[in-house]
Amino acid sequence: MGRIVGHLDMDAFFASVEERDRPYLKGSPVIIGSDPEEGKGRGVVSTANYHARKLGIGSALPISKAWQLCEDFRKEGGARCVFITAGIGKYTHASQEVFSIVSSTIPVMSQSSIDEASLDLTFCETFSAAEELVKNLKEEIYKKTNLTCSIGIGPNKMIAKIASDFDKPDGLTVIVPEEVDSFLQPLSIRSIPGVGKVTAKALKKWGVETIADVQHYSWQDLQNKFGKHGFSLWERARGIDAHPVEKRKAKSQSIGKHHTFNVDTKDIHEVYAVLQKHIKSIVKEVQKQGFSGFRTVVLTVRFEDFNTVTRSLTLDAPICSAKALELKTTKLVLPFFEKTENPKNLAIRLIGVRVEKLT
Ligand code: TTP
Ligand code: MG
Repeated sequence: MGRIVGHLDMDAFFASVEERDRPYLKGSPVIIGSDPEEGKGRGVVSTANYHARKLGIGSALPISKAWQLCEDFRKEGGARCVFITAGIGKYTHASQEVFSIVSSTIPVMSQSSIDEASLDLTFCETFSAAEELVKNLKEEIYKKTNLTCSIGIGPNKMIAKIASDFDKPDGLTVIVPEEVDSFLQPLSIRSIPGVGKVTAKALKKWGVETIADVQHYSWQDLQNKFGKHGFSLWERARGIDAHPVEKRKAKSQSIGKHHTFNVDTKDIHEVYAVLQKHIKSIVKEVQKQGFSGFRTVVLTVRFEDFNTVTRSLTLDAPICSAKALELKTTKLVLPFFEKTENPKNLAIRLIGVRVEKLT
């Protein structure tokens, strides 16, 4: 039996997390990146939501250019853009939440960035069973995190990745083996992972723009032109990719746990009981992974309205005991039961603790 591989990629990830947590952003073009400094900023865009993408704004665009495009849009009567400085802690938490849901459904997955992962779905046995499984997975992710993702399914990692990008946002594209060729042929060669600007420019000189165009060349032609990448280009243009989905366990940058309450709560004792359980298992995991301590403690709170807040503290010297972590966590959580961090006295939907700067 052949393989069945999935690829999951969150939609406009950093921007979607911000939009979820700040409902007033709804409908506005949102740009996450460095400070635009009224057009003088020197950094780049991390990502943009789909409203902003319509204005030509996307990852890696200079932030000053994004500012200019927004100004032009506003002068034509369009909505004002919102620029937000990336808050990576928040996105790391969202990512951990998503992929812990994924890994509880799919035994073998390999996360390749903060917002994407390959999924080994061969155990589903048929493409239609795999489709049903990921449909439910998408729903579960949305229900628990209020975030959408796009998933592709195909006979290998490359096809799955290209398929995940095919119908964004909130897409699900299934390419069975018989459809691989007709799916690939009309696509731009830039859709092939690894074909960047340089290769695309060189191929354009031959009049090659689509995958169908590149299929006309023999592997010898491509190898003469591109060296050893030529052969892999020949293979990829035919949808051949033998890379397995490998369960990779990189050394952790952070260790954390979170919990969604069955019913939103304002009960400090209930929250505290969950935190104590988390603290114990985090300290155990820290030791199990061979670390001697950590210096940063991060607390995440999601309120009933889905607004999600993270608060952290970093110590000069590492700590390692459950008691010490409990003290620090208490310091972070108490303000959420007071006006300081919870002026509207909202109930809590989710609570999470994470430790970082592991030593
Ligand atoms: P992507 O998955 O490439 O983009 P995206 O999730 O924002 O949008 P899409 O719906 O097209 O998948 O990257 C994931 C996150 O990584 C993105 O939200 C921000 C961050 N990122 C950067 O900070 N800089 C970059 O150049 C890119 C490409 C991504
Ligand atoms: Mg993404």
